[in-house]
Amino acid sequence: MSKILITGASGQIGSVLSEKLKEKYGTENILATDLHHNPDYIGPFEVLDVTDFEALQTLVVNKGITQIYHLAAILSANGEKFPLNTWDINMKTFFNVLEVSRLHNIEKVFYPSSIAVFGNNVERVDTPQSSNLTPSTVYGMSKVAGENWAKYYTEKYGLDIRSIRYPGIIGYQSLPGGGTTDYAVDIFHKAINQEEFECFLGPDTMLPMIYMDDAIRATIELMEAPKEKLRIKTSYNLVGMSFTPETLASEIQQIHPNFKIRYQPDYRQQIADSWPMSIDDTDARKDWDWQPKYGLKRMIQDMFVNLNTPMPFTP
Ligand code: NAD
Ligand code: AKB
Repeated sequence: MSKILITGASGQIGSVLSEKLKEKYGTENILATDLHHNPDYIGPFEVLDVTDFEALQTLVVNKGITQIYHLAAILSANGEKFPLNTWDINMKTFFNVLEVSRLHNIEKVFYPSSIAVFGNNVERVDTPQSSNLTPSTVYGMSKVAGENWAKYYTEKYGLDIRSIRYPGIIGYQSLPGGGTTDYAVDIFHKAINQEEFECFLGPDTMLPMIYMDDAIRATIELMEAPKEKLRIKTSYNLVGMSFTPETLASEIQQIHPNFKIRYQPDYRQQIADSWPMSIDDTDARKDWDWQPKYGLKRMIQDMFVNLNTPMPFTP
């Protein structure tokens, strides 16, 4: 029986992934952890700062952990405010996960990478898996380094580490935690509250995104795929959809005709401009049969249905 520890479990992805993993493996077999206690969480939860090696090791040993999903990190936009701190946290937490996994024979580790690994020297349309990685943010630099360390531990110690370069994730279940793609979640909350939305990216900024349901399904499908089929030892490119703030806003206006957006690009514009506009995920499709289910229109409908807003048309 798998016993799974999740780091950063209270975050945008962790709070949704932990529910899915509880359904799949049973609540008692999932140990959610984060920096602070989460009073809303149902099931085993421990406060854990993953920069603390001893604390992580103690939990892994005492709870008989067999798999780790390592989600704890500082994201792109927040990361630029304190670059050295971001590097320290993102790298130290992953080193601790790698070392504890090596020492205690953890069967599988999940490591989330990001489209932030790409810099503006690559083809920005259908960015290939094998592009050169010269990121512009400290967050992206930490993800590139993390990918390479994952490959190193796989090759040197035989650790089974699986990884996805997530696009920006959009979901109704949780709020994002300081990234450049956050606008694409925030915009829905403004629309249902009938407030004007000030977008920190310009109207034409095309970025790769994915719906939360697809992102969680991709994660679990990758973790369950036969190991021998997985040729990419760093991290898989993954496609959901791509759109600009202007396109998203005009789709939202089909449902909320009074919705208003204005554009006030800030420092996050430069980050977004260094990222791909769309991604080529041929390897994920080949190796573990990845197929997204949500495009832009279906994602928007599902967001509004779940955010409890009346739908003025039949989906
Ligand atoms: P988030 O910011 O919402 O959550 C991260 C969680 O990590 C937070 O709850 C925070 O308290 C916790 N954390 C931070 N430092 C910690 C530490 N030292 N010890 C323990 N916990 C700590 O992030 P998210 O959006 O849920 O992202 C999860 C992972 O997925 C991250 O590694 C992120 O880089 C990656 N990712 C996310 C997206 C996205 O769009 N959400 C896209 C690409 C990659
Ligand atoms: C961010 O914007 O930092 C994240 C990501 C794409 O990694 N959403």
